[in-house]
Amino acid sequence: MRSVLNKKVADILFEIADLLELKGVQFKPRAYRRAAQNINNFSEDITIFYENENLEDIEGVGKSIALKIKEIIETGSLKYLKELRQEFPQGLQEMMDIQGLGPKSLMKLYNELNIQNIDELEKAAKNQKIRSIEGFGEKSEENILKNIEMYKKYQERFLLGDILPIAENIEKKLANLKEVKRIDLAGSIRRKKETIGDVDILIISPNPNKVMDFFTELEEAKRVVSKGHTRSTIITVENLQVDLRVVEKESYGSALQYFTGSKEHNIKLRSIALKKNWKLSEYGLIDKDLTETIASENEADIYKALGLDYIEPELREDRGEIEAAQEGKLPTLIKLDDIKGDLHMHTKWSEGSNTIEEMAQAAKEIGYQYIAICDHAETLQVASGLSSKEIREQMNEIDEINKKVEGITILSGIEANIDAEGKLDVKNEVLKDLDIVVASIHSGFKNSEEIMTTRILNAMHNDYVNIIGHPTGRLLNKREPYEVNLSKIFETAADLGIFLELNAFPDRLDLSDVNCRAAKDNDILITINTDSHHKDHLRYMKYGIATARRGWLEKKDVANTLILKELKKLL
Ligand code: DGT
Ligand code: CA
Ligand code: CA
Ligand code: ZN
Repeated sequence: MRSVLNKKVADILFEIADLLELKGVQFKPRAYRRAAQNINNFSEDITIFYENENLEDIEGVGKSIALKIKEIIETGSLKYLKELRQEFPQGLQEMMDIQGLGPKSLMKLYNELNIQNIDELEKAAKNQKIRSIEGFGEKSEENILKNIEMYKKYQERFLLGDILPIAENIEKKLANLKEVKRIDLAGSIRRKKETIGDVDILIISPNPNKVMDFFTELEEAKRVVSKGHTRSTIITVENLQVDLRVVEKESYGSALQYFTGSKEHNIKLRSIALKKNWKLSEYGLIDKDLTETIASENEADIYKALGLDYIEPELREDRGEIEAAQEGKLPTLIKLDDIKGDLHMHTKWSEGSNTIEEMAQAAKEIGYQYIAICDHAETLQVASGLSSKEIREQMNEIDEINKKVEGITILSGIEANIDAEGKLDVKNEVLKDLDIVVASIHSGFKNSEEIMTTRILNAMHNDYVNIIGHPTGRLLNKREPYEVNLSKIFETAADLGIFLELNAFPDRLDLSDVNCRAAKDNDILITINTDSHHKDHLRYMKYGIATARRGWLEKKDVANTLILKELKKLL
């Protein structure tokens, strides 16, 4: 099991990388980042590993980094980091998270205008002070302001993938108390929204005070905002707010309904109640004249009483789900165990952390029938992409492993890069021998909508392309999607029978829920793939499923719910 210390060690190494970059140090930042990444991906508790094994056995950890990890484990902090921090004002590091500002530009702004934090940067850009510096111009001021705005927006919400494990862990601890009779996550986290503002938890308890004591004393709690008999709020070490409410058994269903939201869904639901001369609140569905309770203990009863089929939490956004529930036309949403395989993952051949065989074993343990290995190809040098010769070698290795490993089939694939014109970085004579071809964009995100769309359409017209990977290129809380005409992409995908990916990696979830639904309406098949760079990432499938469900997808809308024989017919 991983521990909080794994994350702490990784965070410190990431920070060192940032600071060294600010200093203008070459190569070292990359080494620190690689080690940090591997520790983030490390599936064991680093403290226990340190006690029993050699830290240098962790990939990317050499002698000097091992010593630093040792110091963090033994003392809880690192002197080297403290010294590095003192070389720069604190705000400078924060500024590194603003898009488009590299360490060199930051140091220039610091040295020439003494800009030490985001506020000062914003002021300088507004007052047109930056354009006078060499290498900057009017356009840079505009971009800086735009990117500061984005940065502020990104600070407000957390990724579901970062928060769900934390919330579920707190939920589990509370559920173990004998004083807790029932517990549920509510709010956006129950709806599995891609980003989360705060976590809402509901419980039934005959002894709330005991529960509140336990909750506010959790090791996860950095700060207690409020503590009461029926409601308490803590802030976790990640700066995440968690609200805990105690609710009466008699009204638990209506409270769960109310606090699950969304607000828009609830408003529409209340208006339906009003038309029946009923009142819906967190305390129950009540007849206004008779003051008689119609439903309150069970959430499902509330929907039933209102004349609606039960609406899964992921659908509760007032995007037509209430009307569909009235007409008995809700989709039967896809489930995690409908998935038969994963069609996009990386291995040590390019930038992944595990071998093909390790990925296959891990996928087999999950219960998959097949996986596709889709490493990067030649032009992605940063990701150690494969040459044609290496692709052939990898195909041979996959043949060998398929003979050796039973119970799962490994498909040979590639994640080809789409270039500025829409050409791929793998020759057709190689593509034709692969089982599966994912094509995706990894650069040139700033092009116009027309160019981006043409690039993707051209790639789709390559006879060997099966899937367009992460079709909009967004990185949640980091990068907006590129401009692209999705209607045209959908049209062509439907024409040519090309699948669009729902990339399940927690900071992508690309296509988004709304776009998945639009794709479905255009009769396009989606493939939900993890894009794993480590065997543990295969578990990210659940975030893809969450987004798929929010996008109204059913089993039949997703290609990798098919058994291998059926899938191969489509490829
Ligand atoms: P978040 O936390 O921003 O990711 O989103 P939610 O949906 O979890 O929102 P939150 O935490 O403010 O409130 C939890 C639920 O409580 C929300 O989904 C619906 C309900 N709720 C909160 N405030 C209101 C309100 O003013 N009107 C109605 N109808 N419902 C509300
Ligand atoms: Ca919330
Ligand atoms: Ca809340
Ligand atoms: Zn990939």
